[in-house]
Amino acid sequence: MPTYKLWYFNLTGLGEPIRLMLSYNNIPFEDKRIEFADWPKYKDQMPLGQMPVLEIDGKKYNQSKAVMRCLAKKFGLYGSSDEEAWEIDATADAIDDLRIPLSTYHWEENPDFKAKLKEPAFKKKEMLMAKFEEQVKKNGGFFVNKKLSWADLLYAGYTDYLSNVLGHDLNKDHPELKKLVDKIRAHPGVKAYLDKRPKTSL
Ligand SMILES: N[C@@H](CCC(=O)N[C@@H](CS)C(=O)NCC(=O)O)C(=O)O
Repeated sequence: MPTYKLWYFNLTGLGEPIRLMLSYNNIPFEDKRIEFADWPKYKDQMPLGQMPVLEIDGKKYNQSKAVMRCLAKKFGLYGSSDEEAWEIDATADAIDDLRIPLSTYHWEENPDFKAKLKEPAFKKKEMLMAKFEEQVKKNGGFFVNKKLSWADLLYAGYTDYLSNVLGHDLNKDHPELKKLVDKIRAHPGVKAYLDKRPKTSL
């Protein structure tokens, strides 16, 4: 069995979907969490000077969604046709369309600019959450074709980060999405990881 080591900060963020993917598939991995103060020592060791980076048998793989796709192919979570893979990819891109404006708003330090970012980010959130709720309802509790794919794990991973950014459960008004995330969290491999992961503010 290959050895897996995930390099990321001590956050959920972009690393959490990969942690969930490995845990769901019962793959043991070293959960290497770098403190911000130590990051300058490691930055040059990463392919593009960023994390997450998944090391498989000593080889470093970067770009979080490319890593998710690579693992999804190994573990059969990337659909069973080109069309299904497209739908999973399109869903993952839409999930990023939700995350990126909220995250950009959260991290903006200039108060004037932050105020300008708020309305479009929240408007987009309302629109996308309603669409996602409908999509999951139509697909029997999953995003695509009534079965688990990497898009579901991506969403569940981002739920933690976005709930922290918003200050409340991202899915509180969306029962289908909440059920999906709860189902993933209840999976024995995922639950074992969640029970032991460090508590973080993001
Ligand atoms: N497109 C990349 C983005 C990676 C990224 O922005 N990583 C941030 C943390 S979330 C980072 O490493 N920041 C530290 C730095 O750029 O020095 C991915 O999805 O992996």
